Amino acid sequence: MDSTVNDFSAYRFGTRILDLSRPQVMGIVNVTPDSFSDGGTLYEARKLSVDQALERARQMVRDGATIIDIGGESTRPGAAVVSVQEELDRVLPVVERLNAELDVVISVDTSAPEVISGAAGLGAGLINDVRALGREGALEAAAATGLPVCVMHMQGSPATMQDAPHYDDVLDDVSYFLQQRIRACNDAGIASDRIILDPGFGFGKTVEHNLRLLNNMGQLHRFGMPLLVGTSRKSMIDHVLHRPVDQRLAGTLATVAIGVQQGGQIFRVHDVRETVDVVRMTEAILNEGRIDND
Ligand code: 9MG
Repeated sequence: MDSTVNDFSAYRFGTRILDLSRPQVMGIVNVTPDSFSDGGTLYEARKLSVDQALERARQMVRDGATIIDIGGESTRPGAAVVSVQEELDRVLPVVERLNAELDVVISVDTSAPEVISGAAGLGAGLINDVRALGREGALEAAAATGLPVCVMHMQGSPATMQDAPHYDDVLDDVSYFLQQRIRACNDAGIASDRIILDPGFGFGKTVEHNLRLLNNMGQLHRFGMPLLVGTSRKSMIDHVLHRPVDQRLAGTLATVAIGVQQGGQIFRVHDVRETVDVVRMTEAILNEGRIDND
C-alpha cells in the first residue's frame, strides 16, 4: 500500500467540495430519542422537530462545521433497535431540509441500504457507516450513489461490543480489518479515492485500545486515504478523567489536538466552536504559524 498522504485539497462530496488538506470539523446532529450524549434534544412532545434540527445544524455551520452528520439510529450499547422505516422517517426530512437551506456537506450516519439510497437522492454528500457497509446490500447501495463512504472499524456489534474487547495488537487488527473493507469496497465499485477510514474509537475497545489507536493513528495513512476521528464525549474520556458525559469537553479537545497532530482529516464532534479553535490552534503550532487562518 501507498505510504504517503495523498493530495486531498479538493475532495468531492457529491455536489460540494472540501479541502481535506486541512482538518475539517463534522458536527453531530442525532435525530434519535436515545443517543448517548444528546439523544432526544431535538424532540418536541416525543416528535422529531426538523426545525430544531435545522437550527442546530445552522449554528454548527456558523461555528465552522463544514460537514453535518445526521444519524437516526443510536449505536450505544443497549440502545433500542430501530426499524428501517423509522430510520427513514427520522433522517430523510432532515437531509432534505438541510440540503435546501445550508451550504454544507451532509453526511448520513447509517448502515441501511434504503437510507443510503434515499439520503443520496435528497442531497447527502457522504455515507458514514459504523458497520463499514457490512449489512446485506449496503456496499451495492453505496456504490450506486457515487458518493464517498466512511468505513469504520468495530469489534462485535453495538449491543455487546464493550463486554470484553480483545486484540492481539489493536493497531494491526484494526489496520487489517480496514484493508479488508477497502478491498470489499473496491470490488463493489467504490474507488479508493472515495474511501475515508475510521479506527472506530469506543466501538469494541478498552480505554487502553483507544489511547493506543489515537496515539498511533497516523500509521493508518499508509492506505493513502483521509482519516475520520470520532472521540467526542466518549467513555474513554470518563475512564481517564472520571467525568459524566456533559463534562467531557476538555477531554474531547485533548483528543482532537492529538488527532490533528496524527494527521486526521475529519473530526466528528458535538462541540463545534471549541473544536474549530483547537484544530486551528494545533495547526498553527504544527506549522509554526505558516498557516492562513481566515
Ligand atoms: C455514528 N458514529 C458514532 N461514533 C462514530 C465514530 O467514532 N466514527 C464514525 N464514523 N461514526 C460514528
